[in-house]
Amino acid sequence: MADANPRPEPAPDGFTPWPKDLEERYIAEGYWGDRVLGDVLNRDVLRDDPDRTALVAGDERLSYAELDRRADRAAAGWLRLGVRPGDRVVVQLPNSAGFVVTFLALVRIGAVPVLALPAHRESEIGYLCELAEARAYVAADRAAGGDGAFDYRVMARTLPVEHVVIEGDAEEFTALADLDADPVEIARPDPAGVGVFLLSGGTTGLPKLIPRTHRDYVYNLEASAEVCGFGRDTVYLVVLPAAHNFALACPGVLGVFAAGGTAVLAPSGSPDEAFPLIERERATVCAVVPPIALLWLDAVSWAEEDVSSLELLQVGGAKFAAERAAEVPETLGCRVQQVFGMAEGLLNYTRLDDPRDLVERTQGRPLSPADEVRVVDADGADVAPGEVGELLTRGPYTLRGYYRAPEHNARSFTPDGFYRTGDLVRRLPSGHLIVEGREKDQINRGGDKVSAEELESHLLAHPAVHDAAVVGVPDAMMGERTCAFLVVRGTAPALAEIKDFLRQRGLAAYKWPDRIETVDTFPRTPVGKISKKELAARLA
Ligand code: OOB
Repeated sequence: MADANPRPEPAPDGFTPWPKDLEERYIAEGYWGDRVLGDVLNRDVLRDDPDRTALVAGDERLSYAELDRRADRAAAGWLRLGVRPGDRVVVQLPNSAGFVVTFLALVRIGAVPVLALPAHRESEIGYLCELAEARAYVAADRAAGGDGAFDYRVMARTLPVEHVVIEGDAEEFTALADLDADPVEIARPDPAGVGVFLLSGGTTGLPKLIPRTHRDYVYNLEASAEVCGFGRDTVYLVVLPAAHNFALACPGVLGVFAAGGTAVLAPSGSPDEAFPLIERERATVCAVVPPIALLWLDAVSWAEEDVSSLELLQVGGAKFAAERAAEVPETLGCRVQQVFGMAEGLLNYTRLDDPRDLVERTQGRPLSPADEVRVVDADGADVAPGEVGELLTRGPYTLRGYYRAPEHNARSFTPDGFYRTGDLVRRLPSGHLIVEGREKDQINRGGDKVSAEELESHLLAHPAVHDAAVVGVPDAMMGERTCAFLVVRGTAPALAEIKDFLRQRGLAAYKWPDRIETVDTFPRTPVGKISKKELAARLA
């Protein structure tokens, strides 16, 4: 393919723009407009039905007018604190009204939220604050996160940021509730500028930041809302972390606001918490990862709640087996939609009117007519139609480069700007993709992504570990779990000791290995690399 779009130089702020010709095309063809993320609350609803419920969170119910006002007041509060347009703010909040208000406030003033997950710990948060040169860090006072009760305030004391803002009991820090002031005139951010940073699942030693511009992310969420049929009657239950791209903008909380519907925040996807909310709020749509879908398929048989309001269950983040997808309509009484997406951009959805066979067997087709997709072999040549190859993509909402990562970018993008997804797919004549596997060195643990290299580098810091290789083990519930093969010095550490060691290093619990296996040496490939294929085969 001719190199019609040479890679533009990254801007001084580390953001790689789209080439001029594509920018002009995306504007001319209507993919990119002037809308910014702060405008996402449906304007018609704000004008003609302002009392309509936008957000339900715990005991709070916020109308469109109220949420709009709260966001403006919080925006004024952030400005008063000294946060300016372009400043980065690491946001680590649970599914709470505080998260939604904080997100809207920051994007309205043109400050850029860096969306961390509640499960992240010192290792991830410290790194993000440094990489993004964040002015501020926002978190809840404490939470459980798979590793026991955790106090974010203790971690915050060591972070290299000027302001720490805490939702709940703030102690010596700024209380989120105090970021509240009479609304002020705000300069509109540039729609072409970076609106939000998402986190990459990661295949390298450290997580990467994904810059999403206002206009590309607005397109992402509006086009998604359209494909998923969102409207004013949509009641969207949020069970995944709202800070994750899937629950935020695919179509997610932001997509439901754009459509004029209602978002209901749940603390988790556990049937005990989610089902009563579905019943009480008459929720119509929910986005889940496969392990939650499997739990729900089981739980409906004994649960007492009425979940008959559900119309659509979106399943994505990891592959959902065709056999399970086929059970959803009868068992849960709603349609199923497969979603194969990535924080980097490209989203594939099965369509609401797709034949049953495609909905069950495929992971959907690209959202946008402007998405360009190639399926290539190891030499980068297009495979024959229907053959398996690596998925490459570029388009109006797929990044052109990670933030401040020139070496990684040189490997992750082709010279003409296609993002190498590391996913192995097969494309059907209809354009639908079937995910067949993965080339990247990552474990997909029920939708949570674990970079093998990141975990290995932590394991190597353990005094008894001489060498480490991390691979996925197939698992009926999670799809995969994480196994660490270790070459040890002296006595092999027990799994509990390794977990404790990783906890002390401040690594998020979902990245801890589920299993360890000690070996004398690693099998090698002909070129001398550790053969993870062979290690994985030993587990099968
Ligand atoms: C979503 O985003 P990320 O950034 O956490 O992870 C992206 C990766 C993909 O490259 C692929 O390896 C895997 O997750 N993946 C799937 C999948 N959906 C994502 N693999 C197989 N089948 C699927 N349906 O996971 C994400 C972002 C937006 C919407 C939905 C998921």
